[in-house]
Amino acid sequence: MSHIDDRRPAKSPLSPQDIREAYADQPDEADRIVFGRVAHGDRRGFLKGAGLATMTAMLGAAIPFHRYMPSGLIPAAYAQDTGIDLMTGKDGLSLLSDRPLNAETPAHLLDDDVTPYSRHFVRFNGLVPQTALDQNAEGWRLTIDGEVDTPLELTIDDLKNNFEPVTRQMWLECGGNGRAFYQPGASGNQWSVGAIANAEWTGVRLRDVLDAAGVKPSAVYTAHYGNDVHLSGDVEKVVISRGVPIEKAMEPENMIAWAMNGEPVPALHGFPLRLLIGGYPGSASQKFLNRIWVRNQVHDGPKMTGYSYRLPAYPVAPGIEVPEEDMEILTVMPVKSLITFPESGAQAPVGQPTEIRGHAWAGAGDVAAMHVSVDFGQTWQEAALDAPPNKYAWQRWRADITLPEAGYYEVWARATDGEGKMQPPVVPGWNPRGYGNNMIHRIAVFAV
Ligand SMILES: Nc1nc2c(c(=O)[nH]1)N[C@H]1C(S)=C(S)[C@@H](COP(=O)(O)O)O[C@H]1N2
Ligand SMILES: [Mo]
Repeated sequence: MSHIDDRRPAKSPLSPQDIREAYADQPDEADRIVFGRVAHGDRRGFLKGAGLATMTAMLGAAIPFHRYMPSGLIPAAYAQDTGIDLMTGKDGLSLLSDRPLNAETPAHLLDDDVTPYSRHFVRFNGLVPQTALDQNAEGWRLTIDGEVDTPLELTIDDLKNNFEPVTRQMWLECGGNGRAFYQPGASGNQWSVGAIANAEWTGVRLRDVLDAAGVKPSAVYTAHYGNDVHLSGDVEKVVISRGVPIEKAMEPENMIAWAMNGEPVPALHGFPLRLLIGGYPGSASQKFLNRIWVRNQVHDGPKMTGYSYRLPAYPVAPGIEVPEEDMEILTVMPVKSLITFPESGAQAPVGQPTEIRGHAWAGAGDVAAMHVSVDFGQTWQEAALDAPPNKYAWQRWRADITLPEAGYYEVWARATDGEGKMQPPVVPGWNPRGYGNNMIHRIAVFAV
């Protein structure tokens, strides 16, 4: 028996070492190189030629059924092999990728005021650290250093005993939530609407800890670090390290948390310590937090620079190439809302009031009004909007709609912030990596 394809003198542009890193940094591009197709297109490719040579070298073995190996499939030998196990306890989430692990929640499963563990989206740039998988916090230290008077090395007990504990709800939204709707498409996880959650966190104020270290006047930015592992397996490599302006860091709402919904922070959400920065993209909220480096310049860690979590400084035409120096750091998230009840496709009785509800949030913490439309945006009806339980928690809204005759309707929901900015009815400002899509959410409702 001979494997004809295996004997082809194919040369892959990626070495086996490179390939895992390539998948980590630019999954679509890596997929194109290895499989000759994009991962999320409908014309999926299969392993052959140069890609096959690379994959074979990487695995150290021939792949007899390589003809059937579809694009986008990272060999299980290299997956953390926990993609399935790790999702134990998660309920109804859609898996976007298993290495790194990324999963979002359908809108109708986000109806709870406080999102339970089972429905909290999951976003990883690297691998879940072993300490988190083992729930082992022994010897864990949080270092505060850099532009501070007294660098600190804090144990979890130090945090618990020496600072005032606080419990707050905080929404967490991935900066790329809604990316799937951009045209032309942007590389990265194809989040639709469900990379958002609102859990209750217990810990201490970030500000109190920074005050204890004594922030110097020279402080400009924070830099956050965790102990998750780079997809390449290289322990020297930092997966992601982002930060926020020092003024933002000093806001009293930000937290260093050891508990989520009354339980130790779960492995997937940052055990044993997790930073929470209110109103900023989720990437600012470092999981597995073990160091905050106070810097005298804007932080330039992995995923802070280039096109990562950045938007063009000015509106650009879709698909255009934006010079790197014209990209600005994404900070305050735009106003947004979700319809969490009913589920899209539901039926409602003709001529009778039917409750529609959901949540609204804004990066500045100031949702001012909520409206719904059942006539494709011709007219809008104001919805009741609850005050948030605390700043940077999402807010419940409710409206009774009445559908005049039998047929197909869409319910559109639109939040307005304190500056009068509203969610747009179409995808807002295209940008190279597809961040900040706060387009209105809509669902289908059949009146019967
Ligand atoms: N250590 C670490 N922290 C991290 C990340 C990561 O990959 N590693 N991803 C960030 C991003 S991009 C988001 S959107 C949130 C997701 O948090 P969750 O997985 O708890 O929902 O975590 C942030 N903190
Ligand atoms: Mo994110």
